[in-house]
Amino acid sequence: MDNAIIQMARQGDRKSIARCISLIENAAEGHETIISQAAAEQVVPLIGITGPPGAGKSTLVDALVEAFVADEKKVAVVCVDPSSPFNKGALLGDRIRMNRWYNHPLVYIRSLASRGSMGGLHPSAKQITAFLQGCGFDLIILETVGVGQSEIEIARLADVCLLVLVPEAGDEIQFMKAGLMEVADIFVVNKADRPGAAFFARQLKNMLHSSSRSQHPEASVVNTVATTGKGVGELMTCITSFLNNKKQDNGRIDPQ
Ligand SMILES: Nc1nc2c(ncn2[C@@H]2O[C@H](COP(=O)(O)OP(=O)(O)OP(=O)(O)O)[C@@H](O)[C@H]2O)c(=O)[nH]1
Ligand SMILES: [Mg+2]
Repeated sequence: MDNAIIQMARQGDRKSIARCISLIENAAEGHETIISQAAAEQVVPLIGITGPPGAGKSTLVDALVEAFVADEKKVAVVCVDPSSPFNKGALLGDRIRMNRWYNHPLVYIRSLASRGSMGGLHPSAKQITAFLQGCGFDLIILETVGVGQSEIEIARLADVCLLVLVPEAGDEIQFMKAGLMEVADIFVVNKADRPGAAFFARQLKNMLHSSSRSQHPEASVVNTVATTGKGVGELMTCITSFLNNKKQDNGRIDPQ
């Protein structure tokens, strides 16, 4: 492994970052060196975003990136999802919005093939996000579709975990996967332009209040319309205050 590439990646050179990620993703020769040198000099928060297919995760990521960039933050996005707009790009009309970030100096986007990891988190997602934490970004966003065990794994990995749901999920909430209520730090009711959003948000709050969420008693519920940006400001405030509280509790954010 050429150490110069790692050094360039750590200084934010995109081609070198891409090269290093590919080596990690393929567990190719030299990937251990990259991982062993991955440690970030500063604490870089990892924001996990999960939820059922089509809930609006990528649209929300796009809106969050916009808000962070407006704040002059450097953001890296890792997307583990075979049906993501990062992969499909221009094939789907309304999924091309993320493309506007591809050449933006403050934004780096990378999609990972899901590799049939039995519905769990991508096998190298942890190593790749840890590597990116050492490449000069202010924060890392990891989007993964909520299937199998992936929500639980993303919650374990991320410093703050967002579960994106839609109002229609209200009908099924009592059948929600065991443990799902426990994994999220922030519940996002996206597509709040559709009927039933306020009712669903209330239902969620009641459930959270009555469940034994001893680990995250402070979880919040935010309504958003990712396509217009409505509620994204409030979501940003929730994310920031959750991370700040966590920093105070731990002395530092545990990057895992
Ligand atoms: N009405 C409405 N549509 C939305 C909203 N957010 C996203 N959408 C639409 O929902 C569809 C799916 O959005 P995505 O952002 O691709 O959803 P996703 O959760 O990333 O989907 P997968 O990655 O395939 O699981 C797109 O057509 C979006 O335009 C919203 O707040 N309101
Ligand atoms: Mg997506």
